[in-house]
Amino acid sequence: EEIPNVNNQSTTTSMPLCPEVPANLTGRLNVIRSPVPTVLELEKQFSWLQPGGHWHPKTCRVLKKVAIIIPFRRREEHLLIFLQHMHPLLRKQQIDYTIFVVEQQGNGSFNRAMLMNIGYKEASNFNNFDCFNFHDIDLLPEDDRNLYTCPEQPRHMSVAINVFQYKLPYKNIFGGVSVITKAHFELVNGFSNSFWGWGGEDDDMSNRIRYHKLRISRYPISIARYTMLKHEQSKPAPQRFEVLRTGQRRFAIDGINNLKYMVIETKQNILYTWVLVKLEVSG
Ligand code: BGN
Repeated sequence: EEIPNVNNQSTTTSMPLCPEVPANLTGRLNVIRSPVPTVLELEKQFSWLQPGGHWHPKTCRVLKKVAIIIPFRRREEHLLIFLQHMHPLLRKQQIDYTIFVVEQQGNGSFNRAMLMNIGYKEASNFNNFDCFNFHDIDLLPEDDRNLYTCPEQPRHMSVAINVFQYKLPYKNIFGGVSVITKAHFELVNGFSNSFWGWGGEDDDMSNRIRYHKLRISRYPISIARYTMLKHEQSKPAPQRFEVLRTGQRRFAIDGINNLKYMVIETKQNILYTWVLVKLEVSG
């Protein structure tokens, strides 16, 4: 029997697919917390970046594009340390990625979940991303086998954090760092917009995931390791218990389908795409 010739395509499409797990991964990474680099140093160091904090493999094809979404306000030093750590790692993992920093304007109560929903919307306006990674700015992965791609089920990535003695705090936790496909994020209606101040929004997402018959996947504790950068602890919001308790009745009406915000400014920096937003209470 004759073997069909599958190599008769143009040079670009006949480029091989990138392996699902790149061959050059080595395990533990060196986590550099100081000195804090400057923007110029990083721009020089990462001259291979494309505008907006983007890179993709040039010698093999990747089928899925990943948006890295970082909720942000007044953590300039952490951002520089984070970028210094993440760009080389994502490149080593051969990921087609773009980093989005979504900054909340003003001194109002922080709404991490809303910033992540906005990151999802705005990133989707830029490009057709397949996979969304939501990343706290103060968490640095310690192992390069912790892949920043979307598995079939939503993945909680920051399983073992140094300040929690490298143990999972509780079974259903979904905070810190996570990845989810576009299809699943749409299915669960994104995050709730109702969690103003610290805490609970990730637990609500965890509930959404289970409610929609998905399950949280995790890498082993030996791989999903993170270092947390030091900062002042925010006071947990007292109303978070009640918002979380009543969450389920709002799953279908509180999320990416009732999101209200104003984009003040966007900029394609070399190191990341910056989106400055004003949040509005969703109705
Ligand atoms: C939990 C928070 C999470 C946070 C983790 C880890 C709440 C809701 C009331 C139980 N949940 O307690 O949001 O990610 O701690 O810090 O506060």
